[in-house]
Amino acid sequence: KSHKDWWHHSVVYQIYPRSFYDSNGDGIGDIPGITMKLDYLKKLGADIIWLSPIYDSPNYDNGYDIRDYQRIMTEFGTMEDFDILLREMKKRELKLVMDLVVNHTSDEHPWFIESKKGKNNPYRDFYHWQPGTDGHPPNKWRACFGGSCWTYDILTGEYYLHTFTEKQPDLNWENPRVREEVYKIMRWWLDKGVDGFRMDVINFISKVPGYPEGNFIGDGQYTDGSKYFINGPTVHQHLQEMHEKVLQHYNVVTVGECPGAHLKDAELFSSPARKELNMIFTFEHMDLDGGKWTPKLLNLRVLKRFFTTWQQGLYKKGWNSLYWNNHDQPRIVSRWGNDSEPYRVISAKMLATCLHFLCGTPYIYQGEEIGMTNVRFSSLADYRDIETTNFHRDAVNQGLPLDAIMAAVYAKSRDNARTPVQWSGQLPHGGFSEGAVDVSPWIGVNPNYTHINVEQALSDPQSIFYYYQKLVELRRQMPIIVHGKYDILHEENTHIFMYKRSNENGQELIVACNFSQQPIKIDDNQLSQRLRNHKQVLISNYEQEGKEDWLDFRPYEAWALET
Ligand code: TEU
Ligand code: CA
Repeated sequence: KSHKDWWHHSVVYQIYPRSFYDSNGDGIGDIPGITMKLDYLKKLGADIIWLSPIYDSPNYDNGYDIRDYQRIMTEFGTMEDFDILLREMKKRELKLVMDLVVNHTSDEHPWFIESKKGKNNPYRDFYHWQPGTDGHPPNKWRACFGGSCWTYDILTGEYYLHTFTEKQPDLNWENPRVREEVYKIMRWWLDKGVDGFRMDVINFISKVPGYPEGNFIGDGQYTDGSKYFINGPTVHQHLQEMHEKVLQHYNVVTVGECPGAHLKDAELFSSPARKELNMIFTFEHMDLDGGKWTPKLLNLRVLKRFFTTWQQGLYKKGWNSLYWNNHDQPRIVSRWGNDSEPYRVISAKMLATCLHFLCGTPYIYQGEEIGMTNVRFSSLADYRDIETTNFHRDAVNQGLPLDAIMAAVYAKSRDNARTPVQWSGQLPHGGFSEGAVDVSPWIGVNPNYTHINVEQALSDPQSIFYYYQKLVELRRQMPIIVHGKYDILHEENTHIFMYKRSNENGQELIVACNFSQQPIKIDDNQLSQRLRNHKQVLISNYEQEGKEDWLDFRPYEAWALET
């Protein structure tokens, strides 16, 4: 598959290495551990593996704070381990996408260490340094994980900008030397043979000059500066330059992680004619069930509207990425499905059906394929994520009651996605740590590993795993799933998400998903008649023998028919 747009018909599997598989029993997932599981991923049908950061890092934000872009994190292994992984992947025709985190570096990166040394240091302008006014930071922007976006440095008496934690200073992309250094790093990995990049918060790289003050939020201590650092004035120019100087010379795939990017931005980023990126991750659908720490119920009609807007809006103009999960989001079966028995398996399959028949490149996040759920640690001390622990600190200071804090953490903490992959029902760590008995994993295993685990899934022909495998296989076999036109059906229905895919040859698929626990019946005689005469059931999460009326839905029922 050397075709230029090979990523159109590929399925991506995301690995968060720290939690994937620990090969040497130190409680931390590692690169040899990934190599050992490649056959498992191949069996699932993945074409591409996206690896969350594996570079040298002090791990303030689990590798999203990079100290050296050309070294492997010691805990994960060596460069030799990486080369073996890449070689073993190529043998299996698996592509590798690396995480490129270049909106910011670690404050322990040599560039920042130099930059701190003095106002005239040659690296000073690699970052955003500002004098501040009357002993205050240049503005009151709130950082993404709480606190101010500015940290004071005593040596030169100036502040540096960080849109995330103070351990993650933002690079100054207006400095051409910064851009050249980034391109060098990219070429170095591409020349090694990697197949592309997932670019961390890449739409944050351009800041509005002068760092204008935002509107006050919350208790008035901070402002929202996002409109001055998200989708900023030079972001497209920089990406076009990156394409020209680096990307166009390789046959690779790129996906930009873009919080706060909407349809129009997505078109700009992913339109092939503009030569920027292949696709982006939007956050629009992830933001539909409340604020980060103020969860509320999902309104299905709003989710349907989101997908319809993006499916139609990017059709033949750009390209969609399709995802329910990643290392920053709670587990989808707990979030918009139902993780209590008897509905966990059926609702996980329903969600998979809904996503995998859409137009775009689907992403599967580790553990999703076996229906891993959110975790509820009893103590905050068991949580590791910096966003979660910062939230806790701020919420306690604001006097929020502990049970409200824990409820928010249970619903939304990023650690929900970061508990170790449950490989087996084996004590004590669900098969995550090879040989470790007395060493605890860096974060606790979800206690439900005793019944939710890979070993169980592989031994059960009805498992979520084999359902995903079938979805991936269908996509491989049916170009209409990759390229067909999308239309919504029964748009107003509040429980059923139903859509059609069609192509110029008159081929047509209908996909329907009941997002609720209730049985639902749709009144539509004409459609019901047509469905009765369907050509083929492609997949369903229920036994469909002798089905009378396709529009009579059981709890969380999902099916896809060729009509
Ligand atoms: O995430 C970007 C981002 O916007 C996150 O703040 C996200 O909204 C949040 O985690 C949801 O809880 C990327 C990475 O995926 C994340 O892991 C990093 O912490 C962050 O950038 C900084 O590099
Ligand atoms: Ca290890």
